[in-house]
Amino acid sequence: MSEISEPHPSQTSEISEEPQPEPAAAGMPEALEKIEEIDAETPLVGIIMGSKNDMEKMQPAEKYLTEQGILCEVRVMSAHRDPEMVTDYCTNARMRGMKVIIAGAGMSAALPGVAAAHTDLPVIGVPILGKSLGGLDALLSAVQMPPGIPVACVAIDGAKNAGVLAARIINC
Ligand code: RP5
Repeated sequence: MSEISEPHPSQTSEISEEPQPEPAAAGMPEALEKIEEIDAETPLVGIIMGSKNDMEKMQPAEKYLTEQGILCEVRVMSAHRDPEMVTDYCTNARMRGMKVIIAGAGMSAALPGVAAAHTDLPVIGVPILGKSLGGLDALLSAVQMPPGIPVACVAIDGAKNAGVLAARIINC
């Protein structure tokens, strides 16, 4: 005796005659508008520094980029005092749409190297003249990176050149 099995619930839905929009596609125009809004405000260069006391030395980078119409953002975060903040910032930089990170620090100046360890974006290091050793401490810390984790290092207190280099990278 053969039994007629009941249709599975998934087979009983009625076929609509009207074509229904795909749920994902229905919200697309709004989503695209939002992405365009975000893109317009995305900084292309992140300028980070180890201390608010580095701000004056780093300002020429921001000034140059702003004059070139390149949006940048400036943040203070120390590789030693705020290591998690540096990790998060640099890890997310590419996803946020950034193209270059400029990192300035004095003394042991770990910030450029730590930034480079957490992103594959180009990192430009700016060694900042401290109170001793004529800035050689920061220069060597920034420039002496191990193979595979590069920092493009400019001169001691050379923030303007960091801005110029970042603009050239973005425009090439
Ligand atoms: C570095 O130590 C900073 O980049 C700064 O140049 C130097 C001294 O920092 P402050 O004690 O002035 O905050 O990490």
